[in-house]
Amino acid sequence: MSNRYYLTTPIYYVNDAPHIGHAYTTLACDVLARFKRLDGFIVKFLTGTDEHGQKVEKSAAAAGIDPKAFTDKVSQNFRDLAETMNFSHDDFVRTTEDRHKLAAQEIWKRLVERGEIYLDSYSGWYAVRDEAFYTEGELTTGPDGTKTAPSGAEVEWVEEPSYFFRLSAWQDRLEKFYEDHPDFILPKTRRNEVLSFVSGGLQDLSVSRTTFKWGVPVPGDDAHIMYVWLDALTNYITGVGFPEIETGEFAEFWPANLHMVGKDILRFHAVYWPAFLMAAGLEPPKRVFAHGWWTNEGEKISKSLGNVIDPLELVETFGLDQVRYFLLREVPFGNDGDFAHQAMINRMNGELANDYGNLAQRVLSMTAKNCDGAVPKPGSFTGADDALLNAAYGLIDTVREAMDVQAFHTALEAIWTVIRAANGYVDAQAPWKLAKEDQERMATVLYVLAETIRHLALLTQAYMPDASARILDQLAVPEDARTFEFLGANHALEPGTALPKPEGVFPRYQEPEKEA
Ligand code: ME8
Repeated sequence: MSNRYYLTTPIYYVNDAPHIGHAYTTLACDVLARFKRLDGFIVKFLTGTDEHGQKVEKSAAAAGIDPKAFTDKVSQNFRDLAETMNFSHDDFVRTTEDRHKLAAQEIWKRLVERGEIYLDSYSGWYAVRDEAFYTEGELTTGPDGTKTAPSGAEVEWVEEPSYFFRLSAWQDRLEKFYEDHPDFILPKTRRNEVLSFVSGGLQDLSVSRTTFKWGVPVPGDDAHIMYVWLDALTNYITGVGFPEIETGEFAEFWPANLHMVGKDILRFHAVYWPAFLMAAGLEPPKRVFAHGWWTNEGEKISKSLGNVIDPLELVETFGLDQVRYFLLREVPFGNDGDFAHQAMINRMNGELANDYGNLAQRVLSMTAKNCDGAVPKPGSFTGADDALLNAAYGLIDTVREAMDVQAFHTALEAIWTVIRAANGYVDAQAPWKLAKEDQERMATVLYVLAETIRHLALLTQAYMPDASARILDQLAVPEDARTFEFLGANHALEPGTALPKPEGVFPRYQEPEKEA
């Protein structure tokens, strides 16, 4: 099995400031990328910004600046977000970069050489907000006669010369591909939606525009620019050095293991993209995961409602690792989710401060006080000791299995089962009583707990890198002993190792003082 793992986020439109939805998708990828690195994989994690098309051109015009200056400015906001959220991407693609224009024009040429593109003219509906073409049958007509796409976006009538991609010819091959790769689209419910869309019949797709200029020129026909989705999807191979495919990163990392997307853009990734790739003689990716949609206190998040959640504000209010934890714990990954202030506080105080934080804090401070500030020396283990240790040692299998199907919440639930078991063990063993009655047994109990916490902190690193590192620091686990190779009894804590002074890692949420 290859130990390479290539995963990508959507590249975000630079029409607007980043919000919680963008942070969510990249966070999920970041956690997976970190997890895979800890698990011994060589990871390539790509994100970026989608800078061409009518929507961005219009936003630039509305801001009164030229599109290039506009995209430079807004794209920077996404890089700043990545910094704030502690994202660990290896590369950031902008579709206005030369390397990307080269890749986009090259895939176009391959499609032309293979007879997959022809010139005709398009007349039909287009939604600038979605950058998507719609058929009459997909639209809803309002009382005032305005037509809207299923996404709610307004559509406009477009008539222009256009190149077309022979998508209709790919229906059978796509269906065969889905059948041969049952896990290509996850979750399963989303897969069924795609299958029924494709079996309903595919039409050739308009892949160039002539009525505006902000895009990649079609090779050999400057009157056209490439359709922004063909341009944008190609970023996933730009990131691995396409058109160089025989050597280098493309040979090493393609096909991608995972394209993570929101459910709104599944069709582009699960239908158009594999068709483009197969038609260009390239392999399709291994998986597209379409996650669900966040609302804010039950309401759709939108600029016009004024309820956009700014990730920077969340991090300032609750703390970075708290927000990272909440987003992936609150909602079974794949489902829609609601951001509620109180739910965030409940998890921050309950699961982080009380369950995990308290466990680490009381064990480490009892050890500091009663074991000369060093890893205690255990005596022989009882059944209860073995039960807890084995639960900690066995955790990686459950967590790995969950991560392999992007079940972030299931992985966290499994980790919390052991946290709760450890807290139960503290209560049952009462090491504070043993301190007075049986020092040797107390040392064993604190050792079992410290070793359990080492495992918990190794496994929470991908989700909460800073907090987990602080716990591992307090257990004096060397920085080069924090990968999953070091899980298990063979790498157990060395009795007698000096421990630094303990400190709390997960504060409780404090309501801000009301201004008088
Ligand atoms: O679609 N809840 O970019 P985009 C959850 N440029 N996720 C959300 C969300 C919400 N409320 N709002 C946004 C594009 N997202 C194209 C992609 S890829 C080749 C081109 C996330 O800026 C989610 O991942 O509109 C969604 O798919 C993505 O942002 C859309 O970002």
